[in-house]
Amino acid sequence: MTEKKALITGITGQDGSYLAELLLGKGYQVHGLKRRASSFNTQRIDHLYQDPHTPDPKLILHYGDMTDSSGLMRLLAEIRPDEVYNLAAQSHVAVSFESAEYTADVDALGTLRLLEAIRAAGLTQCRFFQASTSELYGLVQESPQRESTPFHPRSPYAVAKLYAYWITVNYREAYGLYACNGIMFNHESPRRGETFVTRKITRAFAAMAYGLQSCLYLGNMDARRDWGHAADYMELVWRMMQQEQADDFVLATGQQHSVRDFVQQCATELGIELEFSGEGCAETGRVRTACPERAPALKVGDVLVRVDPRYFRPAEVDSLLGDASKAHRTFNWRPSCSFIQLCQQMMQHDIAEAQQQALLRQHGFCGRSYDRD
Ligand code: NDP
Ligand code: GDR
Repeated sequence: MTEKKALITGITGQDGSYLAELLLGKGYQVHGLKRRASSFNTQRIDHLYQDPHTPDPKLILHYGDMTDSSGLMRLLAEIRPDEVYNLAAQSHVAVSFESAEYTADVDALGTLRLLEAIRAAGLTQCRFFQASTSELYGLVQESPQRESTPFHPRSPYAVAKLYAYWITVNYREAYGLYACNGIMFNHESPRRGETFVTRKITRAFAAMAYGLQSCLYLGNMDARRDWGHAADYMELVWRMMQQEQADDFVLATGQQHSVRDFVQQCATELGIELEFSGEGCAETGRVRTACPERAPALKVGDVLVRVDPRYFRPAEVDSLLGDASKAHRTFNWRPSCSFIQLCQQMMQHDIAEAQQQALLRQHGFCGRSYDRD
């Protein structure tokens, strides 16, 4: 059998890196779209790098951007992939309120540009995956949310993704393209972007444990999410692309936790107990029991968590909980990583990083800056 070729947009992101690993492991030739930036942006896939001068490289990166249709047209015609995974997006919900037009350009029109590039290149057999999102449900009208639950997007990001969802369905219906949507609920990992809430929390708790950060400022701690592991979800994404007929699926764990629960679990990983008090913007999380062995810099009474209204969103999605029974029935798929395991894995990663930073500082080298949002 000839080797399959896949194109991944967003290969430098969290999901792109796991998917690239998975496809390389399956013997694919993987092409990735990366943006030109003034500094390196390939850290998540550096471990997969191959010398492009070797005779048959399996990972090939191309410069490109979802806002550049002529570039996408040329790339698709040149690569002629069997499978296209569209993971590229301005993926931050809060940022989408500030860069609404750009988000629409990349996330909505970018998807259309890619589909048109597939069509223009005459790739009638090419398969297409769209990274759709639980944010489509927004103001939820049914819980848990499944494939048939009505959408009510609550941010420029979610509205842009709604267009991308429907244009994917439309190209399937109009042109018979194998095009499918994965309606993915939040999924995290040690490679999660540092400004999403889970990673922001795990980095902050690891940093505070070693005296690198004084306090963590959060927005709405009552928000509830269905958090899974990115690697589990990419496995299912690939399986969705190997079916006889394209179809749309919810990817979720069926378990829901609040942002505050996530904070509590991270504290537990450090052996400390946190006590929350106060209401709304005055809420704080304070150390009730310390653990000098695992969190040497933290003492009883230290305030580790405060609320900063800057992180509140103009319209919030309060609660998401997915029902992935269709994926379970079709693929016998169940996520392998629990909420506690996810917190543990992310904390272990960020603790190792914080320990290294603390060592660098102790020896007079300036480490990386924490306290970022
Ligand atoms: P990330 O933010 O980690 O990665 C986004 C990727 O898109 C990066 O590679 C980024 O490049 C690239 N990108 C952004 N803008 C452009 C552009 N204009 N042109 C080309 N590439 C661009 O997101 P995730 O990996 O977490 O998510 C992957 C996809 O899945 C996204 O579409 C997201 O919206 C969607 N999704 C994610 C969920 C999650 O919980 N993670 C849940 C549901 C959907 P660079 O590295 O240069 O910034
Ligand atoms: P989300 O993820 O908006 O669900 O989008 P994020 O981690 O940003 O927020 C989750 C919830 O936590 C609340 N929150 C905070 N969020 C951030 N980022 N920073 C904070 O300080 C903070 N405090 C509280 C938020 O208000 C929200 O309710 C992610 C992205 O990966 C999308 O691309 C994807 O489509 C969805 O998940 C499913």
